[in-house]
Amino acid sequence: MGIVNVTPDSFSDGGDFLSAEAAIARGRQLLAEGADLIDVGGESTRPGAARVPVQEELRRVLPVVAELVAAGAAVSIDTTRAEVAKAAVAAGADLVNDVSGGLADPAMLDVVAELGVGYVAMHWRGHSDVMQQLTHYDDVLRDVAAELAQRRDTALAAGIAPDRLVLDPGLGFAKTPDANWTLLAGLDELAALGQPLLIGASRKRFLGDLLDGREPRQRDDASVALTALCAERGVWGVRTHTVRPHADAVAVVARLAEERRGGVQ
Ligand code: PMM
Repeated sequence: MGIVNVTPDSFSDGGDFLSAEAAIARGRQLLAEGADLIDVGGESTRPGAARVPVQEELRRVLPVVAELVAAGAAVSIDTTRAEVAKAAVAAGADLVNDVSGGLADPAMLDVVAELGVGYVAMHWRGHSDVMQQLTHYDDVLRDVAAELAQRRDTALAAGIAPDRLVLDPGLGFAKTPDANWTLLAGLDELAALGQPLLIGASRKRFLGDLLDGREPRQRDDASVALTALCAERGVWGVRTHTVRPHADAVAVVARLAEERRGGVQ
């Protein structure tokens, strides 16, 4: 899943693709690099970010979704708002990527069920202005799995089809740096929730912390390493700022898996 942030303030690429033209060009590039999905978002979720008015979010994302769909992309809309999800699906999006897992907008789950599209429910505890105060867990892996299980059950009860529901532990969202590593080490436990998993680790700050404060764009190699490890664990998707190196890593893992299935003669 290649990221197109149509925002002035996303942490790693804020402002780079704010105009529709630049965002569309980026999406086309990621598609050419082998993205299976292009994730278009118009509201930054960086820690501390303020909310964007809904009209502004719609203005940012709709032309980009429509153009990328016309270019042949499968598009997901990164939004917590039912109104934006609905408009983006009308413009051709196939999947709603909701970082709040249905908690930010009470209409979201019903709207997605009604639209019949795919849904990513991410683990979330509060909007960007407060999430850094919500990082306490008794046992981060157990607690995130339990909270995700609740989101799964609520989404299914709203009528979202089980084969269209993806779960995401929400790395960096109400998580300490160490919590992100605990969750990555516990992917099998999250997979036991019975739904496909999406992981968004690309360029995130916990990688910068690991790499002596490296800037977001200098975290791509570490991001690709995580993609390979996620692919080994059978995750459904990774949400990334570049695509080609990640697609290459997935191809390597897939080839090795094929070889293992064939066994050594
Ligand atoms: N991370 C960001 C935004 N949207 N969606 C999902 N499903 N999972 C994530 O981890 C996630 C997301 C923040 O990263 P960005 O500012 O680089 O887009």
